[in-house]
Amino acid sequence: MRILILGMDGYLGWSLANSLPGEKFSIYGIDNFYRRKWVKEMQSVSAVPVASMEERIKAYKKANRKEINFFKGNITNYEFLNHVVKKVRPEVIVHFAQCPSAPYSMMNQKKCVWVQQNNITGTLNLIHAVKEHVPGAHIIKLGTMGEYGTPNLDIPEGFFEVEYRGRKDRLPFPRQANSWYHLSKVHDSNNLQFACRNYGIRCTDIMQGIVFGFHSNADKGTKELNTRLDFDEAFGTIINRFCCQAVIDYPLTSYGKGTQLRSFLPLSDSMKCFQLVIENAAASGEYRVVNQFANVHSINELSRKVSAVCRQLGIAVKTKPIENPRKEKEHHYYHPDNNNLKSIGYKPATEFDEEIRKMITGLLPFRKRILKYKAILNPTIHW
Ligand code: USQ
Repeated sequence: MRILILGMDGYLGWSLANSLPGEKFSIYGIDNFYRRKWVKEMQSVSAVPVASMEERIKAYKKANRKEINFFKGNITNYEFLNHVVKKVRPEVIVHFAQCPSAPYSMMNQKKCVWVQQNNITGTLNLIHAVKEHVPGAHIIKLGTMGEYGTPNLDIPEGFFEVEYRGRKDRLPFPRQANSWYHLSKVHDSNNLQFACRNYGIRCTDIMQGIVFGFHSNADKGTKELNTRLDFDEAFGTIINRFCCQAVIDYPLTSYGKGTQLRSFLPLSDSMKCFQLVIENAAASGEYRVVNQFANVHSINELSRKVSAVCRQLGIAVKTKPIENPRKEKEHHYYHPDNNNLKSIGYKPATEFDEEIRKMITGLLPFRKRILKYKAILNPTIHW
C-alpha cells in the first residue's frame, strides 16, 4: 500500500514511518522541517538528538531494506503538493503537516494568523490535490481532542443525536476549542466534512489526546531512527515535559490547581491506532471521526504518577504549582467516548506507569543536554 505522510520529520510523522511494517507499506514523505525551526525559535532542542533527514532515510533503508521517497517542500504551496500527489498516487495520506502548538498560536497576532493560515491552507490544498488526482484515497487527518473543549456533557465521537422542537437529527457535536491552534483544527474538521459531502472523498478525522513517550517500536537499535522529544513550553506536551523536568531535578511545572482533566495515550498506542485506521478505511464519501486516547487523567494525577515512578528509580521529584498561564477551566466534567477505535481492534494501554518509567530511563542519558536548556522550562506565554 502506498502511503504518503505529510509532516514526516515530526514527532508523530517519523514514528509512523518507522512503525508501519515495511513489507506491507511503501512510505513516501513530505516535510519542510518547520518543527526544527519552531523549537529553535523557542530557544530549545529535542531532548533526544535528532538525525538529519538524509541520515534518517539511510538508517531506515538499512533497517528495512527498503527506500523511503522523501519530498522536501511546503504543502501550503499548491503546485508542490499537487505535483507530489500526482506523482506518488497514494492510497492513503496521513496529514500531520501542521503547527501543533496552542501556546505558539497564542503568543501574539502574528502567530495567531500565521498558525491558522498555515494549518487551514495546507488541509484545503490537500483536499483539492486528492480530488484532482486520487479521489479514492483515504485522508487521515490529525485533529485533536481539544476541538471539543470541556463541555458539561459526555463527548461523543464527532456527532450526536439531537432532538429540538420535536425534530431529530444527527449533528456535529459542538466544538469549543481553547486556543487559536485548536480552532485551526476545528476549521479543518468543517472543511473536510464539507469536502467528503461535496466531492465524495473519504476521510478519518482523528481527535487525538495528548501523546507521550518516544518508545514506539521504531528504534531497532539505530539512533538515527529515534523520534524527537520536545520539552519547551510550546512544543513539549505535559508528560514529556514532566519527565524531562524530573530527570534534571527540576520541580514539575503543574499549572493552576492541577485539577484540569485531559485524555492521554502513549506514542506506541497512537502508532497502533494509525495502523488500524489505515487498514480500516472510511467509506467513499464518508467523513468519519474517531476519538483517539487511552486514559483520562488530571494534571495532579500525572505529577503523582511521574513522582512515584521516579521514587522507584531513586530520583526525588518535587512539584511546583505555578499560576496557570492559560485560560482554561480547572474544575470541570470530562467524559469522552473512544469506542470507534476499540471496535476496530484498539486495546488502550494498561501499562501507563510502565510507559512513563521507560521514558524516564530513556531520558537519563540526555540529562546534561536537557540541563543546558533549564531556563526555558518555566512558561512565559500567557492567554
Ligand atoms: N500543563 C501543565 N504544565 C505544563 C504543561 C501543561 O500543567 O508544564 C497543563 C495545561 O495547563 C493543560 C494540560 O497540561 O491543562 C495540557 O497541556 P499540553 O501543553 O500538554 O497540551 P495542549 O496544549 O492541550 O496541546 C497538546 C498538543 C496538541 C494536541 C493536544 C491534544 O500540543 O498538538 O492537539 O495536546 S488535547 O490537549 O487533547 O487537545
